[in-house]
Amino acid sequence: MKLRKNLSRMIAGAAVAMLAAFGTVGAANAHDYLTGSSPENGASVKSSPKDITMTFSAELQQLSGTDSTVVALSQAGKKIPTTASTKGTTVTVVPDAELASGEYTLAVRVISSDGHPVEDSISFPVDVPASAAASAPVSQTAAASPSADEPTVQPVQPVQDLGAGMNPVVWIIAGVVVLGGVIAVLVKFMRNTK
Ligand SMILES: [Cu+2]
Repeated sequence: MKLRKNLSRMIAGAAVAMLAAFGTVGAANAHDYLTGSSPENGASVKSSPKDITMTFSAELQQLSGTDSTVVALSQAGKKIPTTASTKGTTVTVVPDAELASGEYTLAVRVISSDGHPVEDSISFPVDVPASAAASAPVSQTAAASPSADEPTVQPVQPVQDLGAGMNPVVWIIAGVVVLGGVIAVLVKFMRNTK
């Protein structure tokens, strides 16, 4: 009886210690985060931007000479071809062709200065005035049939799923849940075998 009580106390103590360690590690190795972008997130632009930049809180890492940054520019679920480069704290994305009017989302996955992958995204509407759009019939087609493009939303999805999976908060919550489960099973086991 007394042994069981002491064991429970030890397990609870270990759980608290683990949680404390989790918190410390999280604070010491904070991932880089998005500090700004051009266009700004949510800001509408009146013409196709020559480039789109996303700036992070610390210098981004490049693995073995290759550009480790993964970029996905999309509009109404369609992936837009781009050329991307990473320098210092900034990812620069140049669309291969002019952007027509529409709501664009740029999702990037970068290697944080602490070596961990970090994902973020910005969205911005491109709102080219009608007179300018008249010379670009492609933009009118794209704007007129946004619903027709909906089934192609999927290709962009994996990048966003990765982002949700890597959120450190999710991992910490998962860790706490698993820990709680283990403790519950142990306590039950000890009760059954007393
Ligand atoms: Cu990290």
